[in-house]
Amino acid sequence: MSEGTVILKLGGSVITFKDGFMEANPASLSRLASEIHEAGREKLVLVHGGGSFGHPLAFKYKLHEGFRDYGQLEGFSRVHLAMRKLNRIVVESILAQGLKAVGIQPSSCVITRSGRIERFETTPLEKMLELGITPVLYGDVVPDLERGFSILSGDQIASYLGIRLNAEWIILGTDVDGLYTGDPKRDPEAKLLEKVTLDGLKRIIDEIGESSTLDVTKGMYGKIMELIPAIEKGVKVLIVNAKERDRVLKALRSEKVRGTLILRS
Ligand code: IP8
Repeated sequence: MSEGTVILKLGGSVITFKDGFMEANPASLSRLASEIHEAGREKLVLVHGGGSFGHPLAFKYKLHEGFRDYGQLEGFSRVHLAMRKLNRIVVESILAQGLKAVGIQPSSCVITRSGRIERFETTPLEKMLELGITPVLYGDVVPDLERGFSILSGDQIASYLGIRLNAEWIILGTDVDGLYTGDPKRDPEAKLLEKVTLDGLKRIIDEIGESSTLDVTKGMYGKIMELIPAIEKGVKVLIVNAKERDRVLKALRSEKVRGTLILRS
């Protein structure tokens, strides 16, 4: 039986230096590219975040607020260009390992409505997968039917494609080991949750609510909220620390690895 499709999302904090400005992390990228190569998955879609390429500029031009004035259109161009630069660096790292990969611009094939994907032309991407090419997408600024434009996160793309491509796995490569019972940076008692079901996950989110103690992991819980529709459809989600050697490799090989596995039931 052929292997299922895997969507691997690499966070911006893993592939760029977040404190810099448009500064990629070449060592991290080449290690991850070699892990992807070694894992040898047949059908892999790669999605990456913006890190120090997308976020500072998007913030500067207030793109997350939607179209308000013409000055922001320069921002649309600049954020998109910055993300294409990062995408090129990612694709080149993968090609350097002898893998076949093609960058795909979300702003040319996705349209959102109030920030949510309304249409996504995935036929070229699906054809590439069939041919054995890894499509490489990224968080981008995209045209929006209500707001003029919006910032589309790599997490929303990963979740959408997980459902659309009937993927077996969504692997989230982040800069933390997974989901914890509290904030591991403040609470020494916080424990890594190794396996969570959807009901358990919803309970955790309800308990946390807007709690300020979890501020630093809010980004992580935001990601989870984005992935819930895919988990509901039966896509398995695994969160691993992509800054640690071989975690992504093991995740791609479906081997036991430190992280958080989220299943529908
Ligand atoms: O880093 C956002 O993607 P993310 C990308 O996956 C931009 O949230 C353009 C800021």
